[in-house]
Amino acid sequence: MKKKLALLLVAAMTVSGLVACGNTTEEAAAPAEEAAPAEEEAPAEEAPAEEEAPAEEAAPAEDGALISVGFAQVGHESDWRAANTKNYQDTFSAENGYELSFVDCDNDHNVQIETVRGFIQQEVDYICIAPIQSAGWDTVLQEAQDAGIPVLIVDRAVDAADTMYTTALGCDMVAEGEAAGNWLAEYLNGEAANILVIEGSVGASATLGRTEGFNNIVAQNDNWTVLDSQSGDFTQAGGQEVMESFIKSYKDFNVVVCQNDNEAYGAMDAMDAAGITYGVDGDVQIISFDATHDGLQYTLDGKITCNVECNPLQAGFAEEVIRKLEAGETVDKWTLVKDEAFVAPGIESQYAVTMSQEVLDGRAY
Ligand code: GYE
Repeated sequence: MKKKLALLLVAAMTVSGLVACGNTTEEAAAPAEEAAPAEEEAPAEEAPAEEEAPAEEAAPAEDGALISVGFAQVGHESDWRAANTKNYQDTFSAENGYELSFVDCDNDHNVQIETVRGFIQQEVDYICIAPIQSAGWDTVLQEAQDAGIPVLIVDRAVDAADTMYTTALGCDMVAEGEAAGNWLAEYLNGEAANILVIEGSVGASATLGRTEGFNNIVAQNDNWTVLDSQSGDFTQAGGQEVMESFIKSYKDFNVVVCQNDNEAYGAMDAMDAAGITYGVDGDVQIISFDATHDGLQYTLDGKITCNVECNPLQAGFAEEVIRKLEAGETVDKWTLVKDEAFVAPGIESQYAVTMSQEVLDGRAY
């Protein structure tokens, strides 16, 4: 029963996908402090999920069976990922009408591909993929399409054409990189920058986008030099290791860009050990991404000078898409999860919110 319904939905979706393609970017406002429970994550123009999704809509009506969702998650590399995983597990609960098959792919692309194949064999109703890397998806996405299973690409992006999946949602990583660069230009106000970059995992759209966006702003500033740019794999250990090797190779740097908070913690440990001062009162300014709770605590403490958010509470958007598909409605091809940037106390910026205890207390993750 569920299977037939899924096939019908895919037929409907394919039509809507073609119509939607290209011009249906939906801006879904999800300020962190509003985004905690899944019910509140729906884009503003939608009614809250609780009102919109009574039991007979959330679960298939006739047999009361749960909607099965396979989620091929990246791994457990960061605090951001932990918050994202918990958000999916809370949202796709039996109570809400779902049976979630959650797989932690441990940052291994091949494991992730095989996980998706397993979901296809299992004949789940929907597949969510947070792609470890953006390349290499065409074959398995075709297999899912052939099996008539709708695919949601979540958090990170894939290179595959958007006709290969049902919908995608996540933050704009290029915009995040540009926000970091624009803030730095404003902060330095013409002063030169010798920059070290600790990138995220190789081939991940979060890495590629943040790098591209930041480099767009580097290109506009003649007296900025990126001395080096190496992957710290989005982990604290990776951030520390890369920073230790940077410290051996470079003596004269005043900016360290860490592509997530965990890498920033590792970089701070390495600088502490080497006696290098950082933060608003130090020699080196740290820029980070994610703006998790601990990351923002460091920003409030003036250790991370600028922290660009990526909101991990995205499951509500995925659930809303599934609800619409279950109801036979069309869905947008792309949903933007909005984010903002934060700066240490004492800094005023047109690009970022100045941190305070109140801002931190108001955050949902
Ligand atoms: O920045 C990092 C995580 O894809 C946006 O992945 C996500 C990134 C996030 O491990 O902490």
